Amino acid sequence: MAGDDLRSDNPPPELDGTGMRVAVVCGRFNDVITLRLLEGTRRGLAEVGVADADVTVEWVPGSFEIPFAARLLASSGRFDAVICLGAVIRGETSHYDFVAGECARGITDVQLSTGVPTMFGVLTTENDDQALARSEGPGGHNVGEECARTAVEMAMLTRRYS
Ligand code: INI
Repeated sequence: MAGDDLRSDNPPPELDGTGMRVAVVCGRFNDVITLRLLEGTRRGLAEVGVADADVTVEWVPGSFEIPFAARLLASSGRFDAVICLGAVIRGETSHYDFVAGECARGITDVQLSTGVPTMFGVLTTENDDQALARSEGPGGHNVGEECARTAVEMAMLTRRYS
């Protein structure tokens, strides 16, 4: 993957998601892709000890609606982290930049205003092939799986200072 050669040996901490409650907000738009991201997320969470019963999934129409739902979930006080999954693919809309940009801005706003780690698992790609390549099955590249690990790492950090 691009950038790998710029990474030093600085491994993440041992991740332990035991007892953590995680909310996932998933966009239905381009759901062939977002379902793959959701599978990756579930797989990643299970790998670091988050129980399936502690994972809540809420669907929204598209990526533009993700920040609104993420804010509801994050401010409920019921979750240690929120993972946002969407797929914005250029070429299918002239408002790609608005949907992608506002989604990213909104998610940042959610995590900073609520103090609940909120992951940006929204693919912003030029085409379908790039989106498929970032939402692969076990052993492949899947941004949802990466978000699962990052969510638990950030929730552990949050716990240390709460
Ligand atoms: N939503 C997406 O998640 N991905 C897209 O690629 C997309 N395109 O192409 O338009 C998209 N649009 C819908 C948008 O998220 C809202 O649901 C809609 O604008 C209503 O607010």
